[in-house]
Amino acid sequence: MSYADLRFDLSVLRDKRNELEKNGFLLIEDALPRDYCEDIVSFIDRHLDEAGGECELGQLGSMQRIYAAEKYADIVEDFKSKCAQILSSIFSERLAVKWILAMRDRTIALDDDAAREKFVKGRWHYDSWSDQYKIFLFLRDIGPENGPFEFIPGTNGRFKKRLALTRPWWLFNPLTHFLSRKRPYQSISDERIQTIIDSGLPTKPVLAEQGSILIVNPSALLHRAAPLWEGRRYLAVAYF
Ligand SMILES: O=C(O)CCC(=O)C(=O)O
Ligand SMILES: [Fe+2]
Repeated sequence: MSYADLRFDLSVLRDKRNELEKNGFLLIEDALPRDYCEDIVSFIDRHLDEAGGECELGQLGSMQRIYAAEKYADIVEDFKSKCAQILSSIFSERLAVKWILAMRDRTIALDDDAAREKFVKGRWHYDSWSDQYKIFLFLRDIGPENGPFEFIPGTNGRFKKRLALTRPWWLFNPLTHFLSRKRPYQSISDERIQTIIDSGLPTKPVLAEQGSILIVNPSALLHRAAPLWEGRRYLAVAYF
């Protein structure tokens, strides 16, 4: 079976390496055709609704995540190999994709203020301390209400190092450091994030059309999945 090609020339990416490393992200619009995305959406719905397939729940059950989705659908395997080509082209070395996460987010009923607060808060984080790229494929159009991927430009590089010096307790806890893999930087409170925003670093929700891809280093940039208020969100994410 052959699938649609990427709609851009991989060679142009080589010139984008500096931009990606400096900003921590690169958005490529219209990277894959709509049909290609719809095929993956169909797989996700089939897997979750009909086949009773495995998934992991997140954010109070609003997120359904299918890890290593390439095991279940050839088109996801195709996307996995495209992602390896994309990142390898940018960095001019062979980089392998670990797995593809295919996911579907839906609205959930929020009965009271406590439930609402639990749903909305506590989402901001850095993924890990060292660089770790991901590639997001937006399988449907994403607007402000669809739980967009949201990040704070400028929270990478020198900002992150300065934060480690001035507010190390936001990022590390010496008491648990060697006992647990969980780090404070993997969940930074909304109140702390607000002080960063107020210091002049606004957040950027990634609103994108179906078929766009986002190459991003979520270990370098503070980010979250914004709460989903309407409709659904479908995503495929390559982990390196
Ligand atoms: O689902 C999202 O938009 C963000 C998830 C996330 O935090 C990540 O992939 O690192
Ligand atoms: Fe993350």
